[in-house]
Amino acid sequence: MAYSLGIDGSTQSMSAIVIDLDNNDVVCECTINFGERLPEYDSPNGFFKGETSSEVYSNPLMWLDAIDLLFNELKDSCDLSKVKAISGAGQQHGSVYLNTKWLETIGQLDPTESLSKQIKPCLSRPHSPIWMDTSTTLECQEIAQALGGNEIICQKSGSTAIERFTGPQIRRFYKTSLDAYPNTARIHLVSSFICSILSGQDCPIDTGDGAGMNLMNLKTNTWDYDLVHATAPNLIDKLPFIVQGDTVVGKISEYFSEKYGFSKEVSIVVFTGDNPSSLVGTAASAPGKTVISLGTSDTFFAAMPSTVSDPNGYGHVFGNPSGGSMSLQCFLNGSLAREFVKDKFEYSWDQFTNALLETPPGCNGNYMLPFFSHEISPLYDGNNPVLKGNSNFENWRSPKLAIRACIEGQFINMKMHTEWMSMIPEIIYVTGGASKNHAIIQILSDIFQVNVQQLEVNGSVALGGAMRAAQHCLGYTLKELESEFCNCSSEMIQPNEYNKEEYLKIENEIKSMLLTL
Ligand code: XUL
Repeated sequence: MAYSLGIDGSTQSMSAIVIDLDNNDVVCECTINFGERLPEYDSPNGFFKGETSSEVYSNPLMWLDAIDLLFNELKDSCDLSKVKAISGAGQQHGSVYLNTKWLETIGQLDPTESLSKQIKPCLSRPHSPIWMDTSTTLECQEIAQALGGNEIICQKSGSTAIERFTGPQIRRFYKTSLDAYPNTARIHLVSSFICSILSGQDCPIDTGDGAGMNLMNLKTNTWDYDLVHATAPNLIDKLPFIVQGDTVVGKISEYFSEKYGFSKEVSIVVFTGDNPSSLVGTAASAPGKTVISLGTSDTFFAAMPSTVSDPNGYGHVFGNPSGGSMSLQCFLNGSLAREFVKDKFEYSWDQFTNALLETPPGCNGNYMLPFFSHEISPLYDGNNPVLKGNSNFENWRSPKLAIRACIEGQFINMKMHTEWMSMIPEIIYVTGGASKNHAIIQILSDIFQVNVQQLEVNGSVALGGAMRAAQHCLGYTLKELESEFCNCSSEMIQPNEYNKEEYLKIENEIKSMLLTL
């Protein structure tokens, strides 16, 4: 019997999935919600704000306590001695700062003590800035200036200097903590930190997560000398190695085999970022398949046929754990924008859906840039959606038109701002709350003129970890794993060709509205 285990260290919880590769079954899934299970860390949603509201941190000791709780639950739910391989992922961009004690301690963790107690003395910075932190605008500017402009950073690293990315975060730490920075021997990402804990050794970072740091050169897949130099002094000595996503880093540590009943022979595959792992867990590792997650923010990601970066600087390129690169584009005005329009007219979701069904594609010549709050694709620092059409529409007196114009505006903006990826999707997989709404998805399909299918995979990040572990340690092909574990709804939503011209016409309207921002 061979089980494979995948871990997801996300913002709000630490989760795991165990899959049985003989019976193609999910054996168990466990989640430790930080806020509920570890209230002593005062982080109801897994993070807390710093002195200014732009600083957002998590306590790495909370993650460690969650790992102990998680493995305790797993041990009670399934026979961990059958696990043969482990991999996983962490929320991207977050960083953990460790002193020289780390390098001694990590190899000799005592199973009779907790992880957090043993690792606490190894932290050179008590808290980890995470991806929600936007406090590094100045540092981004400084790095861009040192490199000769954001275009160069984007060409080298796949993204312009971005506040939440690890490089600018490290620079801010160096500037504000003159004692603690020199005392830092190692800076890990959340993914490489968890991987190190599991394998009892200081682990590398994979290209998938490494690309989210503004420090890795996408062409060489190694640290970029200029970027590292512009970020902080002596940084190169503090960074782990970078490896490809198929690297087996070693065996599970004694801490876990003794404490939780794993065999000593369990192999561990390098961890990656949550988005790259989700690419695997949604069966979208090969170019041609695109995933759109319609959640709080809408996210569009896909394996890239060739590595290019966004000339406008809004999108990101990360490593694809299966080789090559993946793109990721985030639209902040996702569900919140949809909800705003619904609530403005005190509509229910059923009325919202009916409004979409009762209005024609093209919305009778009424168009909206649905930016109700700060947007990053494209950059917009306001909270006023732009409306263009008849006076009833422009004055918010036409609920049905406003609802359709919002959805059409969201997806046309999404189409326009993902064209830089130069790929023609064969299929779009949708996931997230709004993906369940057929009327919304039909509009998506019509605008992109691509077949759309709903994903039925929950927890694609952890599943991606379990699949990568099975692929690289146990000889399964990704194709086999995808067909057994990544389920889609049987219904395929097909584009209506008659709407193609109408939507191309609106694209031009939206383009000219964007120029007025
Ligand atoms: C991606 C990003 C988030 C985090 C947390 O750039 O910031 O998706 O990975 O999930």
